[in-house]
Amino acid sequence: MFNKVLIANRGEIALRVIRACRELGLKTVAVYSEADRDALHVRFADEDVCIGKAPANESYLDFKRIIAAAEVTNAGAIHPGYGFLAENADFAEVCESCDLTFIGPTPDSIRRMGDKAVAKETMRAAGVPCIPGSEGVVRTFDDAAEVAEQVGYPVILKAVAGGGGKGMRICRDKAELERGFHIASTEAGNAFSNPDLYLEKVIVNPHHVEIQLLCDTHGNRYHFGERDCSIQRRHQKLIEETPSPLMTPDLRQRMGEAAIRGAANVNYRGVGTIEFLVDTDLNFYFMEMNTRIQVEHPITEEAYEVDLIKDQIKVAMGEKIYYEQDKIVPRWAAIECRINAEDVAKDFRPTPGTITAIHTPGGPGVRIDKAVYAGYTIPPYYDSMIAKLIVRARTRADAIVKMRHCLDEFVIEGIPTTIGFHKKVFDHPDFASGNYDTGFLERNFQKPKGDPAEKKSVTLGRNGEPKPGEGDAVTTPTTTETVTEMADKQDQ
Ligand code: MV4
Repeated sequence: MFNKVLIANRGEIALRVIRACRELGLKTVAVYSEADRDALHVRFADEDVCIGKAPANESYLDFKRIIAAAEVTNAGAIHPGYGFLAENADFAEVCESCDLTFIGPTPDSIRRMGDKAVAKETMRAAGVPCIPGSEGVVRTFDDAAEVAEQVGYPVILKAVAGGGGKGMRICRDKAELERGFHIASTEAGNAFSNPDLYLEKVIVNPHHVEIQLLCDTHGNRYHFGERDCSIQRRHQKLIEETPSPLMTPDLRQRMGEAAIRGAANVNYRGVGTIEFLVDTDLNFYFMEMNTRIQVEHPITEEAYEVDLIKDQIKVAMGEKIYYEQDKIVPRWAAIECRINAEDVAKDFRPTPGTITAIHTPGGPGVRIDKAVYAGYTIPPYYDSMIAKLIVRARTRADAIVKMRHCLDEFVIEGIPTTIGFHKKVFDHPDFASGNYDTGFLERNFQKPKGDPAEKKSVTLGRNGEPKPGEGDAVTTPTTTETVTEMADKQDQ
Protein backbone atom coordinates (compact mmCIF):
# COMPACT_ATOMS: atom_id res chain seq x y z
CA MET A 1 0.00 0.00 0.00
CA PHE A 2 1.14 3.57 -0.61
CA ASN A 3 1.37 6.60 1.65
CA LYS A 4 2.88 9.08 -0.80
CA VAL A 5 1.41 10.11 -4.15
CA LEU A 6 3.24 11.77 -7.01
CA ILE A 7 0.97 14.01 -9.06
CA ALA A 8 2.02 13.84 -12.72
CA ASN A 9 0.22 17.02 -13.68
CA ARG A 10 0.00 20.77 -13.13
CA GLY A 11 -2.57 23.52 -12.73
CA GLU A 12 -5.87 23.27 -10.94
CA ILE A 13 -6.15 19.49 -11.17
CA ALA A 14 -2.80 19.06 -9.44
CA LEU A 15 -4.09 21.20 -6.54
CA ARG A 16 -7.36 19.29 -6.51
CA VAL A 17 -5.50 15.98 -6.18
CA ILE A 18 -3.12 17.35 -3.52
CA ARG A 19 -6.11 18.44 -1.42
CA ALA A 20 -7.74 15.02 -1.73
CA CYS A 21 -4.48 13.33 -0.71
CA ARG A 22 -4.18 15.59 2.36
CA GLU A 23 -7.65 14.63 3.50
CA LEU A 24 -6.73 10.97 3.11
CA GLY A 25 -3.54 11.41 5.13
CA LEU A 26 -1.29 10.87 2.12
CA LYS A 27 1.95 12.74 1.43
CA THR A 28 2.30 14.45 -1.95
CA VAL A 29 5.03 15.01 -4.51
CA ALA A 30 4.70 17.68 -7.20
CA VAL A 31 6.62 17.46 -10.44
CA TYR A 32 7.12 20.57 -12.51
CA SER A 33 8.77 21.91 -15.62
CA GLU A 34 11.10 24.88 -15.79
CA ALA A 35 8.10 26.98 -16.87
CA ASP A 36 6.24 26.08 -13.66
CA ARG A 37 8.71 27.11 -10.96
CA ASP A 38 6.19 29.64 -9.60
CA ALA A 39 3.18 27.35 -9.95
CA LEU A 40 0.98 26.73 -6.92
CA HIS A 41 1.08 22.95 -7.16
CA VAL A 42 4.79 23.14 -6.44
CA ARG A 43 4.21 25.25 -3.32
CA PHE A 44 1.30 23.12 -2.10
CA ALA A 45 2.93 19.71 -2.30
CA ASP A 46 5.02 18.23 0.50
CA GLU A 47 7.89 17.67 -1.91
CA ASP A 48 8.66 18.76 -5.44
CA VAL A 49 10.94 17.69 -8.25
CA CYS A 50 11.82 19.66 -11.36
CA ILE A 51 11.56 17.16 -14.21
CA GLY A 52 12.70 19.14 -17.21
CA LYS A 53 12.10 21.84 -19.73
CA ALA A 54 8.93 23.73 -20.49
CA PRO A 55 7.70 21.73 -23.51
CA ALA A 56 5.49 18.93 -22.20
CA ASN A 57 7.41 16.33 -24.22
CA GLU A 58 10.45 17.13 -22.11
CA SER A 59 8.63 17.14 -18.77
CA TYR A 60 4.99 16.20 -18.11
CA LEU A 61 4.93 13.65 -20.93
CA ASP A 62 8.33 12.08 -20.26
CA PHE A 63 7.81 8.65 -18.61
CA LYS A 64 11.42 8.27 -17.50
CA ARG A 65 11.64 11.60 -15.72
CA ILE A 66 8.37 11.06 -13.89
CA ILE A 67 9.22 7.51 -12.83
CA ALA A 68 12.64 8.73 -11.67
CA ALA A 69 10.99 11.50 -9.62
CA ALA A 70 8.73 8.90 -7.98
CA GLU A 71 11.72 6.71 -7.18
CA VAL A 72 13.90 9.43 -5.65
CA THR A 73 11.03 10.65 -3.46
CA ASN A 74 9.89 7.14 -2.58
CA ALA A 75 6.33 7.78 -3.79
CA GLY A 76 4.20 4.65 -4.01
CA ALA A 77 1.58 5.86 -6.45
CA ILE A 78 1.13 8.22 -9.39
CA HIS A 79 -1.99 10.26 -10.03
CA PRO A 80 -2.06 11.37 -13.68
CA GLY A 81 -4.90 13.94 -13.48
CA TYR A 82 -6.40 14.60 -16.94
CA GLY A 83 -4.58 15.16 -20.22
CA PHE A 84 -0.84 14.44 -20.40
CA LEU A 85 -0.35 10.75 -19.48
CA ALA A 86 -3.80 10.10 -18.02
CA GLU A 87 -4.91 7.82 -20.86
CA ASN A 88 -1.55 6.43 -21.88
CA ALA A 89 -1.73 2.64 -21.47
CA ASP A 90 2.02 2.27 -21.91
CA PHE A 91 2.66 4.67 -19.05
CA ALA A 92 0.23 2.82 -16.78
CA GLU A 93 2.08 -0.38 -17.67
CA VAL A 94 5.48 1.14 -16.92
CA CYS A 95 4.19 2.32 -13.52
CA GLU A 96 3.06 -1.21 -12.70
CA SER A 97 6.36 -2.72 -13.77
CA CYS A 98 8.14 -0.24 -11.47
CA ASP A 99 5.91 -1.22 -8.54
CA LEU A 100 4.17 2.12 -8.62
CA THR A 101 0.37 2.18 -8.31
CA PHE A 102 -1.12 3.96 -11.30
CA ILE A 103 -4.22 5.70 -9.91
CA GLY A 104 -6.50 4.74 -12.76
CA PRO A 105 -7.82 1.73 -14.63
CA THR A 106 -5.73 -1.17 -15.90
CA PRO A 107 -3.52 -0.67 -18.96
CA ASP A 108 -5.81 -3.13 -20.76
CA SER A 109 -8.93 -1.01 -20.10
CA ILE A 110 -7.13 2.16 -21.21
CA ARG A 111 -5.89 0.49 -24.39
CA ARG A 112 -9.25 -0.98 -25.36
CA MET A 113 -11.10 2.28 -24.85
CA GLY A 114 -8.35 4.19 -26.68
CA ASP A 115 -9.13 2.33 -29.90
CA LYS A 116 -12.53 3.81 -30.73
CA ALA A 117 -13.63 0.89 -32.92
CA VAL A 118 -12.61 -1.69 -30.30
CA ALA A 119 -14.33 0.39 -27.62
CA LYS A 120 -17.52 0.48 -29.62
CA GLU A 121 -17.54 -3.27 -30.32
CA THR A 122 -16.83 -3.94 -26.65
CA MET A 123 -19.80 -1.80 -25.64
CA ARG A 124 -22.05 -3.34 -28.26
CA ALA A 125 -21.16 -6.80 -26.96
CA ALA A 126 -22.12 -5.63 -23.47
CA GLY A 127 -25.55 -4.57 -24.69
CA VAL A 128 -24.87 -0.83 -24.68
CA PRO A 129 -26.77 0.93 -27.49
CA CYS A 130 -24.37 2.07 -30.21
CA ILE A 131 -24.80 4.29 -33.26
CA PRO A 132 -25.71 2.19 -36.33
CA GLY A 133 -22.63 1.69 -38.47
CA SER A 134 -19.74 -0.60 -39.28
CA GLU A 135 -18.77 -3.48 -37.06
CA GLY A 136 -15.26 -2.40 -36.27
CA VAL A 137 -13.00 -1.03 -38.97
CA VAL A 138 -14.09 -0.42 -42.58
CA ARG A 139 -11.15 -1.75 -44.58
CA THR A 140 -12.06 -0.52 -48.06
CA PHE A 141 -14.28 2.02 -49.76
CA ASP A 142 -16.50 -0.82 -50.99
CA ASP A 143 -17.01 -2.02 -47.41
CA ALA A 144 -17.78 1.54 -46.34
CA ALA A 145 -20.27 2.03 -49.17
CA GLU A 146 -22.07 -1.19 -48.29
CA VAL A 147 -22.46 -0.19 -44.63
CA ALA A 148 -23.52 3.34 -45.65
CA GLU A 149 -26.21 1.86 -47.89
CA GLN A 150 -27.54 -0.16 -44.97
CA VAL A 151 -27.63 2.64 -42.37
CA GLY A 152 -28.48 5.47 -44.76
CA TYR A 153 -26.71 8.74 -45.57
CA PRO A 154 -25.39 11.04 -44.24
CA VAL A 155 -22.65 8.97 -42.63
CA ILE A 156 -19.58 9.94 -40.70
CA LEU A 157 -16.10 8.43 -40.96
CA LYS A 158 -14.09 8.46 -37.76
CA ALA A 159 -10.47 7.53 -37.10
CA VAL A 160 -10.17 4.61 -34.69
CA ALA A 161 -7.16 6.36 -33.18
CA GLY A 162 -8.95 9.73 -33.09
CA GLY A 163 -11.53 10.76 -30.56
CA GLY A 164 -12.69 14.07 -29.26
CA GLY A 165 -13.69 15.15 -32.75
CA LYS A 166 -10.35 14.76 -34.45
CA GLY A 167 -10.19 13.16 -37.86
CA MET A 168 -13.91 13.00 -38.55
CA ARG A 169 -15.49 13.36 -42.00
CA ILE A 170 -19.12 13.64 -43.05
CA CYS A 171 -20.29 12.07 -46.30
CA ARG A 172 -23.74 12.76 -47.71
CA ASP A 173 -23.68 10.33 -50.62
CA LYS A 174 -21.66 7.58 -52.26
CA ALA A 175 -19.50 9.95 -54.31
CA GLU A 176 -18.54 11.89 -51.23
CA LEU A 177 -17.86 8.70 -49.37
CA GLU A 178 -15.45 7.56 -52.07
CA ARG A 179 -13.39 10.72 -51.88
CA GLY A 180 -13.88 11.08 -48.14
CA PHE A 181 -12.70 7.57 -47.43
CA HIS A 182 -9.32 8.04 -49.05
CA ILE A 183 -8.78 11.53 -47.68
CA ALA A 184 -9.83 10.57 -44.15
CA SER A 185 -7.67 7.48 -44.04
CA THR A 186 -4.65 9.37 -45.39
CA GLU A 187 -5.23 12.10 -42.80
CA ALA A 188 -5.66 9.58 -40.00
CA GLY A 189 -2.47 7.81 -41.06
CA ASN A 190 -0.55 11.07 -41.02
CA ALA A 191 -2.06 12.36 -37.79
CA PHE A 192 -2.22 9.21 -35.69
CA SER A 193 0.09 6.78 -37.51
CA ASN A 194 -3.01 4.63 -37.94
CA PRO A 195 -5.18 5.00 -41.06
CA ASP A 196 -8.04 2.82 -39.78
CA LEU A 197 -11.56 4.23 -39.95
CA TYR A 198 -15.00 3.22 -38.78
CA LEU A 199 -18.29 4.45 -40.10
CA GLU A 200 -21.52 5.61 -38.46
CA LYS A 201 -24.84 7.09 -39.40
CA VAL A 202 -24.92 10.81 -38.52
CA ILE A 203 -27.04 11.71 -35.50
CA VAL A 204 -28.49 15.15 -36.21
CA ASN A 205 -28.55 17.88 -33.52
CA PRO A 206 -27.50 15.60 -30.68
CA HIS A 207 -26.85 16.37 -27.04
CA HIS A 208 -23.53 15.27 -25.60
CA VAL A 209 -24.50 13.56 -22.35
CA GLU A 210 -21.94 11.63 -20.34
CA ILE A 211 -22.40 9.29 -17.38
CA GLN A 212 -19.99 9.37 -14.43
CA LEU A 213 -18.91 5.94 -13.21
CA LEU A 214 -17.08 4.74 -10.12
CA CYS A 215 -16.01 1.10 -9.79
CA ASP A 216 -13.99 -0.49 -7.01
CA THR A 217 -11.92 -3.68 -7.26
CA HIS A 218 -14.51 -5.70 -5.30
CA GLY A 219 -17.25 -5.69 -7.90
CA ASN A 220 -19.08 -2.56 -6.71
CA ARG A 221 -20.07 -0.26 -9.56
CA TYR A 222 -22.00 3.00 -9.31
CA HIS A 223 -23.10 5.77 -11.62
CA PHE A 224 -23.47 9.39 -10.58
CA GLY A 225 -25.90 10.52 -13.23
CA GLU A 226 -25.07 12.65 -16.21
CA ARG A 227 -23.32 15.79 -17.30
CA ASP A 228 -24.63 17.67 -20.31
CA CYS A 229 -21.60 18.92 -22.21
CA SER A 230 -23.35 20.10 -25.37
CA ILE A 231 -22.04 23.67 -25.08
CA GLN A 232 -18.81 23.13 -26.98
CA ARG A 233 -16.78 25.14 -29.42
CA ARG A 234 -14.63 23.17 -31.85
CA HIS A 235 -14.85 20.16 -29.55
CA GLN A 236 -13.70 22.17 -26.56
CA LYS A 237 -16.26 22.12 -23.77
CA LEU A 238 -17.06 25.56 -22.40
CA ILE A 239 -20.03 24.93 -20.11
CA GLU A 240 -21.19 21.72 -18.45
CA GLU A 241 -24.25 21.13 -16.30
CA THR A 242 -26.02 18.49 -14.31
CA PRO A 243 -28.83 17.52 -14.36
CA SER A 244 -29.12 17.77 -18.13
CA PRO A 245 -32.14 19.85 -19.17
CA LEU A 246 -33.34 16.89 -21.25
CA MET A 247 -33.00 14.28 -18.52
CA THR A 248 -35.77 12.34 -16.80
CA PRO A 249 -35.30 9.95 -13.88
CA ASP A 250 -36.21 7.06 -16.18
CA LEU A 251 -33.72 8.04 -18.90
CA ARG A 252 -31.02 8.61 -16.26
CA GLN A 253 -31.60 5.15 -14.87
CA ARG A 254 -31.47 3.52 -18.30
CA MET A 255 -28.33 5.40 -19.33
CA GLY A 256 -26.71 4.74 -15.97
CA GLU A 257 -27.48 1.04 -16.15
CA ALA A 258 -26.15 0.84 -19.70
CA ALA A 259 -22.94 2.58 -18.64
CA ILE A 260 -22.51 0.18 -15.73
CA ARG A 261 -23.06 -2.81 -18.05
CA GLY A 262 -20.28 -1.47 -20.27
CA ALA A 263 -17.93 -0.95 -17.34
CA ALA A 264 -18.68 -4.37 -15.85
CA ASN A 265 -17.94 -6.04 -19.18
CA VAL A 266 -14.33 -4.76 -19.16
CA ASN A 267 -14.01 -5.20 -15.37
CA TYR A 268 -13.39 -1.46 -15.18
CA ARG A 269 -11.88 0.04 -12.03
CA GLY A 270 -11.69 3.62 -10.77
CA VAL A 271 -13.52 6.65 -12.10
CA GLY A 272 -14.52 6.84 -15.74
CA THR A 273 -17.02 8.43 -18.03
CA ILE A 274 -19.12 7.02 -20.81
CA GLU A 275 -20.05 9.62 -23.41
CA PHE A 276 -23.34 9.27 -25.22
CA LEU A 277 -25.04 11.14 -28.00
CA VAL A 278 -28.72 11.68 -27.26
CA ASP A 279 -30.91 12.37 -30.27
CA THR A 280 -34.01 14.56 -30.47
CA ASP A 281 -36.22 11.53 -29.65
CA LEU A 282 -34.13 10.87 -26.51
CA ASN A 283 -32.53 7.73 -27.93
CA PHE A 284 -29.01 7.40 -26.55
CA TYR A 285 -25.95 5.90 -28.21
CA PHE A 286 -22.47 5.10 -26.91
CA MET A 287 -19.82 7.39 -28.36
CA GLU A 288 -16.57 7.04 -26.38
CA MET A 289 -15.32 6.12 -22.94
CA ASN A 290 -12.91 8.37 -21.03
CA THR A 291 -10.73 6.35 -18.68
CA ARG A 292 -9.71 9.30 -16.50
CA ILE A 293 -11.08 11.90 -14.11
CA GLN A 294 -12.46 14.70 -16.25
CA VAL A 295 -12.16 18.48 -16.14
CA GLU A 296 -15.88 18.78 -15.45
CA HIS A 297 -16.05 16.29 -12.55
CA PRO A 298 -16.81 19.07 -9.99
CA ILE A 299 -20.40 19.57 -11.15
CA THR A 300 -21.10 15.93 -10.29
CA GLU A 301 -19.37 16.38 -6.94
CA GLU A 302 -21.48 19.44 -6.19
CA ALA A 303 -24.81 18.02 -7.36
CA TYR A 304 -24.35 14.61 -5.73
CA GLU A 305 -22.33 15.75 -2.67
CA VAL A 306 -19.48 13.33 -3.24
CA ASP A 307 -15.68 13.53 -3.61
CA LEU A 308 -14.77 11.64 -6.77
CA ILE A 309 -11.02 12.14 -6.42
CA LYS A 310 -10.95 10.78 -2.89
CA ASP A 311 -13.03 7.81 -4.04
CA GLN A 312 -10.71 7.31 -7.01
CA ILE A 313 -7.69 7.18 -4.72
CA LYS A 314 -9.50 4.87 -2.29
CA VAL A 315 -10.18 2.46 -5.16
CA ALA A 316 -6.47 2.50 -6.00
CA MET A 317 -5.75 1.68 -2.34
CA GLY A 318 -7.96 -1.38 -2.73
CA GLU A 319 -10.75 -0.08 -0.52
CA LYS A 320 -14.36 -1.09 -0.88
CA ILE A 321 -16.62 1.78 -1.87
CA TYR A 322 -20.05 1.78 -0.27
CA TYR A 323 -22.94 3.65 -1.78
CA GLU A 324 -26.52 2.65 -2.40
CA GLN A 325 -27.24 3.31 -6.06
CA ASP A 326 -30.86 4.24 -5.29
CA LYS A 327 -29.66 6.96 -2.96
CA ILE A 328 -27.24 8.48 -5.47
CA VAL A 329 -29.57 11.22 -6.65
CA PRO A 330 -28.85 14.82 -7.69
CA ARG A 331 -29.49 17.10 -4.72
CA TRP A 332 -28.50 20.29 -6.53
CA ALA A 333 -28.37 21.74 -10.00
CA ALA A 334 -24.71 22.44 -10.79
CA ILE A 335 -23.10 24.32 -13.67
CA GLU A 336 -19.46 24.88 -14.59
CA CYS A 337 -17.93 27.58 -16.76
CA ARG A 338 -14.40 26.97 -17.97
CA ILE A 339 -12.56 30.29 -17.79
CA ASN A 340 -9.82 30.35 -20.41
CA ALA A 341 -7.02 32.83 -21.03
CA GLU A 342 -8.18 33.46 -24.59
CA ASP A 343 -9.09 36.42 -26.76
CA VAL A 344 -12.63 35.73 -27.92
CA ALA A 345 -12.43 38.51 -30.54
CA LYS A 346 -9.36 36.86 -32.07
CA ASP A 347 -10.95 33.47 -32.62
CA PHE A 348 -10.31 32.40 -29.03
CA ARG A 349 -6.58 32.64 -29.47
CA PRO A 350 -4.69 31.75 -26.26
CA THR A 351 -3.40 34.80 -24.39
CA PRO A 352 -0.64 33.82 -22.01
CA GLY A 353 0.66 36.67 -19.85
CA THR A 354 0.66 38.03 -16.33
CA ILE A 355 -2.47 38.26 -14.20
CA THR A 356 -2.08 41.64 -12.55
CA ALA A 357 -5.18 41.40 -10.35
CA ILE A 358 -7.85 38.83 -9.64
CA HIS A 359 -11.08 38.90 -7.67
CA THR A 360 -13.07 35.71 -7.39
CA PRO A 361 -16.79 35.50 -6.65
CA GLY A 362 -17.97 33.77 -3.49
CA GLY A 363 -20.92 32.99 -1.30
CA PRO A 364 -22.99 29.86 -0.79
CA GLY A 365 -22.88 27.34 -3.60
CA VAL A 366 -19.85 28.87 -5.32
CA ARG A 367 -16.72 26.82 -5.98
CA ILE A 368 -13.68 27.91 -7.94
CA ASP A 369 -11.03 25.40 -8.93
CA LYS A 370 -7.97 27.28 -10.11
CA ALA A 371 -4.20 27.51 -9.68
CA VAL A 372 -3.58 31.11 -10.70
CA TYR A 373 -3.04 34.12 -8.46
CA ALA A 374 -2.35 37.86 -8.70
CA GLY A 375 1.12 38.30 -10.15
CA TYR A 376 1.15 34.83 -11.75
CA THR A 377 2.40 34.58 -15.31
CA ILE A 378 0.55 32.04 -17.45
CA PRO A 379 3.15 30.16 -19.48
CA PRO A 380 2.44 29.66 -23.19
CA TYR A 381 3.27 25.94 -23.24
CA TYR A 382 0.14 24.33 -21.82
CA ASP A 383 -3.59 24.70 -22.12
CA SER A 384 -5.38 27.99 -21.67
CA MET A 385 -7.89 26.97 -18.98
CA ILE A 386 -7.07 29.05 -15.91
CA ALA A 387 -10.11 28.52 -13.69
CA LYS A 388 -13.34 26.59 -13.37
CA LEU A 389 -16.28 28.48 -11.89
CA ILE A 390 -18.81 26.02 -10.48
CA VAL A 391 -22.10 27.00 -8.87
CA ARG A 392 -24.89 24.98 -7.38
CA ALA A 393 -28.45 25.84 -6.42
CA ARG A 394 -31.65 23.94 -5.78
CA THR A 395 -32.99 24.58 -9.27
CA ARG A 396 -31.44 25.08 -12.67
CA ALA A 397 -33.02 28.52 -12.91
CA ASP A 398 -31.45 29.57 -9.61
CA ALA A 399 -28.08 28.15 -10.66
CA ILE A 400 -28.20 30.22 -13.85
CA VAL A 401 -28.98 33.39 -11.89
CA LYS A 402 -26.16 32.64 -9.47
CA MET A 403 -23.69 31.92 -12.27
CA ARG A 404 -24.62 35.13 -14.07
CA HIS A 405 -23.89 37.20 -10.96
CA CYS A 406 -20.68 35.28 -10.28
CA LEU A 407 -19.48 36.06 -13.80
CA ASP A 408 -20.12 39.76 -13.12
CA GLU A 409 -18.18 39.56 -9.90
CA PHE A 410 -15.25 37.65 -11.39
CA VAL A 411 -12.46 40.10 -12.26
CA ILE A 412 -9.22 39.06 -13.95
CA GLU A 413 -6.91 41.86 -15.04
CA GLY A 414 -3.83 41.75 -17.23
CA ILE A 415 -5.00 39.22 -19.83
CA PRO A 416 -8.19 38.70 -21.87
CA THR A 417 -10.40 35.84 -20.71
CA THR A 418 -13.59 34.11 -21.79
CA ILE A 419 -15.62 35.50 -18.86
CA GLY A 420 -17.42 38.02 -21.07
CA PHE A 421 -18.32 35.30 -23.58
CA HIS A 422 -19.87 33.20 -20.83
CA LYS A 423 -22.07 36.15 -19.83
CA LYS A 424 -23.49 36.28 -23.36
CA VAL A 425 -24.25 32.57 -23.33
CA PHE A 426 -26.03 32.87 -20.00
CA ASP A 427 -28.07 35.78 -21.38
CA HIS A 428 -29.26 33.70 -24.35
CA PRO A 429 -32.93 32.64 -24.07
CA ASP A 430 -32.21 29.19 -25.55
CA PHE A 431 -29.64 28.51 -22.87
CA ALA A 432 -32.00 29.73 -20.17
CA SER A 433 -34.78 27.47 -21.47
CA GLY A 434 -32.45 24.49 -21.81
CA ASN A 435 -33.25 24.37 -25.51
CA TYR A 436 -29.75 23.72 -26.85
CA ASP A 437 -27.69 20.98 -28.47
CA THR A 438 -24.13 20.52 -29.72
CA GLY A 439 -24.76 23.06 -32.48
CA PHE A 440 -25.84 25.87 -30.10
CA LEU A 441 -22.61 27.86 -30.03
CA GLU A 442 -21.96 27.65 -33.74
CA ARG A 443 -25.54 28.66 -34.54
CA ASN A 444 -25.64 31.58 -32.16
CA PHE A 445 -22.12 32.81 -31.58
CA GLN A 446 -20.08 32.02 -34.66
CA LYS A 447 -19.38 34.81 -37.08
CA PRO A 448 -21.02 34.11 -40.46
CA LYS A 449 -18.49 32.19 -42.50
CA GLY A 450 -17.35 34.17 -45.50
CA ASP A 451 -14.03 32.71 -46.48
CA PRO A 452 -14.65 30.14 -49.22
CA ALA A 453 -11.25 28.60 -48.57
CA GLU A 454 -12.41 27.85 -45.07
CA LYS A 455 -15.48 26.08 -46.41
CA LYS A 456 -13.46 23.51 -48.25
CA SER A 457 -12.50 21.57 -45.17
CA VAL A 458 -14.95 19.04 -43.89
CA THR A 459 -12.64 17.65 -41.28
CA LEU A 460 -13.92 18.27 -37.78
CA GLY A 461 -11.23 19.40 -35.43
CA ARG A 462 -7.54 19.42 -35.97
CA ASN A 463 -5.38 16.59 -37.11
CA GLY A 464 -1.89 15.97 -35.98
CA GLU A 465 -2.27 16.09 -32.24
CA PRO A 466 -0.42 13.46 -30.27
CA LYS A 467 -3.46 12.58 -28.16
CA PRO A 468 -6.94 13.90 -27.65
CA GLY A 469 -6.70 15.51 -24.36
CA GLU A 470 -7.91 17.84 -21.78
CA GLY A 471 -5.03 19.64 -20.19
CA ASP A 472 -2.83 18.96 -23.14
CA ALA A 473 -0.68 21.35 -25.07
CA VAL A 474 -2.47 24.21 -26.81
CA THR A 475 -4.61 23.07 -29.72
CA THR A 476 -5.67 24.99 -32.76
CA PRO A 477 -8.74 23.44 -34.34
CA THR A 478 -9.29 24.11 -38.01
CA THR A 479 -12.99 24.38 -38.69
CA THR A 480 -16.09 25.81 -37.09
CA GLU A 481 -18.57 23.44 -38.64
CA THR A 482 -21.12 21.36 -36.84
CA VAL A 483 -22.03 17.99 -38.21
CA THR A 484 -25.43 19.50 -38.96
CA GLU A 485 -23.91 22.25 -41.04
CA MET A 486 -21.48 19.86 -42.61
CA ALA A 487 -24.31 17.62 -43.70
CA ASP A 488 -25.84 20.58 -45.48
CA LYS A 489 -22.95 21.12 -47.80
CA GLN A 490 -20.86 18.82 -49.80
CA ASP A 491 -19.35 21.01 -52.45
CA GLN A 492 -15.65 20.97 -51.98
C1 MV4 B 1 -20.98 12.14 -34.09
C2 MV4 B 1 -21.93 13.15 -34.34
C3 MV4 B 1 -23.07 12.79 -35.02
N1 MV4 B 1 -23.25 11.53 -35.45
N2 MV4 B 1 -21.21 10.90 -34.53
C4 MV4 B 1 -17.69 14.93 -32.08
C5 MV4 B 1 -16.66 14.55 -31.08
C6 MV4 B 1 -16.50 13.09 -31.21
N3 MV4 B 1 -16.33 12.50 -29.93
C7 MV4 B 1 -17.71 12.62 -31.89
N4 MV4 B 1 -18.42 13.77 -32.34
C8 MV4 B 1 -19.59 13.63 -32.98
N5 MV4 B 1 -19.87 12.38 -33.43
C9 MV4 B 1 -22.32 10.61 -35.20
N6 MV4 B 1 -22.52 9.35 -35.63
C10 MV4 B 1 -21.67 14.43 -33.86
C11 MV4 B 1 -20.48 14.70 -33.20
C12 MV4 B 1 -20.28 16.07 -32.78
C13 MV4 B 1 -20.27 16.45 -31.44
C14 MV4 B 1 -20.41 15.52 -30.42
C15 MV4 B 1 -20.39 15.91 -29.10
C16 MV4 B 1 -20.25 17.24 -28.79
C17 MV4 B 1 -20.09 18.18 -29.77
C18 MV4 B 1 -20.10 17.80 -31.10
C19 MV4 B 1 -19.96 18.76 -32.09
C20 MV4 B 1 -19.96 18.38 -33.40
C21 MV4 B 1 -20.12 17.04 -33.74
